[in-house]
Amino acid sequence: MRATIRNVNNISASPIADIAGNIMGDTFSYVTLVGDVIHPGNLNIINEASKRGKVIVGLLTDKAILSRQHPPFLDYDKREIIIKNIKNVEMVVPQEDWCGEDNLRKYKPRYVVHGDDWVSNSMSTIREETIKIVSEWGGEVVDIPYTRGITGSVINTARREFGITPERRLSSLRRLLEAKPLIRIMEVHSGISGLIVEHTEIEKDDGLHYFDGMWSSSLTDSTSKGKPDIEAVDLTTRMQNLTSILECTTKPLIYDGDTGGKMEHFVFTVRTLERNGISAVIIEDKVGLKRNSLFGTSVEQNLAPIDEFCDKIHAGKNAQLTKDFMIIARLESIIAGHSVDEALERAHAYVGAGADGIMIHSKDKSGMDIKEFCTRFRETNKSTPIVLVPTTYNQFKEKEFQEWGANIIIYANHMLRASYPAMVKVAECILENERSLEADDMCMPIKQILTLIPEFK
Ligand code: SPV
Ligand code: MG
Repeated sequence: MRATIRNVNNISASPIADIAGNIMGDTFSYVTLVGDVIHPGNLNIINEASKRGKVIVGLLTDKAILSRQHPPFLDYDKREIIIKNIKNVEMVVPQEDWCGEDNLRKYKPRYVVHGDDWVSNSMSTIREETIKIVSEWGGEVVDIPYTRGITGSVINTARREFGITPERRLSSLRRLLEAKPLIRIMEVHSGISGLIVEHTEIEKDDGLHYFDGMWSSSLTDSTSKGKPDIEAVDLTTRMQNLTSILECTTKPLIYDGDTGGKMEHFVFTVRTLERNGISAVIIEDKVGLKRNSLFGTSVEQNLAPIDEFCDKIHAGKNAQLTKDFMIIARLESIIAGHSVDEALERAHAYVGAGADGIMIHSKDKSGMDIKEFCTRFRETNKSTPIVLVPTTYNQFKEKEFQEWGANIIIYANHMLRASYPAMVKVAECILENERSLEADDMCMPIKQILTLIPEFK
């Protein structure tokens, strides 16, 4: 039987008995919810569903939400408590994907009730799929006129206005790692770059695309302070900079800890970062004067003895107070001209010493050394997160890195590299024309900058 699609306005009476989809004599209406920020639109859908049958809510799991949207503010258990207590909700069941096929087949609802925005937005293919499934038992999809003004972005803004605590931000990276196969991280070096990473998002067919978190880069932190990337900017100075980023963002931040310094100093760094809600530090296994990895072997790059670096990881792990803070070991073997074999040996030793993740770095444009490392590491280690920084081998897309076994992709310097040429262009334009009129088109309008940061209402 083909499913009929009815608009709410056409419905007059609730179906009761003797129709396909009855279970134990009851008619079920199925509603899919995120259930994070409850608004009148949700209640309207539940209400419309309850006019047609007993309401089963398919509550999207954290994993399901993250496949198309921002992470929920509340985790599944808390959302479940709230939804269970809404009037007319008969049952709440976990829904593992946006269609909820397993639940639909299990409960065979007579009605699937949804806001009619999914007729034309990126959910339309999921709607088609749902219609096909429920038609197997004569079920219907009912599109309820969408409650205007309740858009996803309004909900996201509301969510951001809840703010963040250091503890919650700190744990959010581990939460993401559990629920998302690939995490996308962007470099930040100022409050404004933090705001761009916080708010930039685009809608694609498979849902919302956005940055999951931020990278505090030693290269861009140093460069923006007019210093070379040689560990010359101390932790206190970098923390001051980070404070302005943490002030106006909510996403997790990974800190580039360079070599971690002396072991006796690193333990204090761990405490400082953790206290400020930083989720992870990445330290690299180099000794001596640290030079940026992208110089490769054109400068002296000396690797730390394996035992020494393991001791540093171990000391850091002992120093942290929470279970959530992550210490990620960065392998510089390939950067220093050594083999993938050498990098693998170190990677396993660092994991043994307590590292919560591995970052493998290379400046080779082919990416084949990185692919080999990831593939071979995954042969024996399925779970330790792998971090990649594809600055030079950026011909690959995120999906390909995921297939290699990577979990975190860091775009390590792009915000600063983008802003510098733009600023130089404007500076030169003003010098050339001896006025700023010609530079207007290269700058954001004054009206836009005045309202970019909203005042508290
Ligand atoms: C940084 O961003 O400072 C890094 C990554 O450490 S790289 O510059 O590629 O070495
Ligand atoms: Mg660095």
